[in-house]
Amino acid sequence: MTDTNRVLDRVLTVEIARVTERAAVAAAKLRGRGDEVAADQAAVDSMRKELNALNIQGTVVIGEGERDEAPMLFIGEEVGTGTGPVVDIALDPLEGTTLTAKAMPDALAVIAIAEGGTLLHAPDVYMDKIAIGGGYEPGLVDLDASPQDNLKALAKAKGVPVSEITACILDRARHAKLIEEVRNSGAAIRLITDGDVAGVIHTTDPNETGIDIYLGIGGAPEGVLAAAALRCIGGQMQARLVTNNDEQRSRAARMGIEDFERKYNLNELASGDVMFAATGVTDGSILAGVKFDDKRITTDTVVMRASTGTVRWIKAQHSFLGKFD
Ligand code: VTB
Repeated sequence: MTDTNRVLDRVLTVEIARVTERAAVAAAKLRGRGDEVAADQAAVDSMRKELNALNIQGTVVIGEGERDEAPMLFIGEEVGTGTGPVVDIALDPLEGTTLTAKAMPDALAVIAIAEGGTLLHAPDVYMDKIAIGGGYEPGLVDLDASPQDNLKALAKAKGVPVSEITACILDRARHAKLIEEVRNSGAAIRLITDGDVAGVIHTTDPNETGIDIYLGIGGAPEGVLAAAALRCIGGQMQARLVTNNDEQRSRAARMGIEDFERKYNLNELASGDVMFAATGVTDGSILAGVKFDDKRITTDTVVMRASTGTVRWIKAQHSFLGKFD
């Protein structure tokens, strides 16, 4: 790691909260309206506006997609005022577009700001992931071990029977075998319809969330964002890209990936100093959703930084409703 205080200014740890707050408020106005695209667009527009007010020389490395498919916050887009530290940005202005459109739990506005060159430039393909919270011996679970072995090892380390372990898994047909294996091992499963950034982060506070381990295949960009959070808050994670055809492999190759089978550990997904922020859009297990009343808007945000391990929970009351339009 370089001299991190020179690269990531600590003022950014407060400034970064505004970026996700603003995106979350914009998306929250469209909660439950059945329109994923409009909610996502609102979050993107607002996040971009606030990001461009930050004193950074930022490059989006994980964004809304490649330039030809994303008009804004595309991979390679330069953001910030153009003065200040040179940083890489990973973002998902609305992680959980469907959750928002249906007003379901755990939709988040998410961003990570990192020292240049330290985040895996994940292509928009799938990624197989395993994650647990902090406090366990390194290598306790492994992406290549069976679910049974991982659950048994985790239960033993936690000092509980496997039946008291809960795994979080995306509810997808591709996970039928995984779900069966986890159930056969005796563990419980929290199935989620979307939102595996939150799913991974939930493992860091099992007492609050009821989730001990995240397993299964979700988006690769979401994997890097989740890894950035775990680097800050503590936890273990391993991941491997899942590329199913030549189009996906060439997508990965364009992002500089040479070994499509490589297993990444947490530090290879996000290696340097990184700040992570998430604001709740809908109510969730760790963050409340945006609340509106006639005088103010209330947001719930977590901001973390890897090099210091500081985790800030920021409940903000925004008095001027017009400010977010
Ligand atoms: C997950 C989840 C996202 O995509 O990464 C998932 O975290 C993976 O893709 O919220 P599929 O939906 O194709 O399974 C989302 O659900 C949407 O980006």
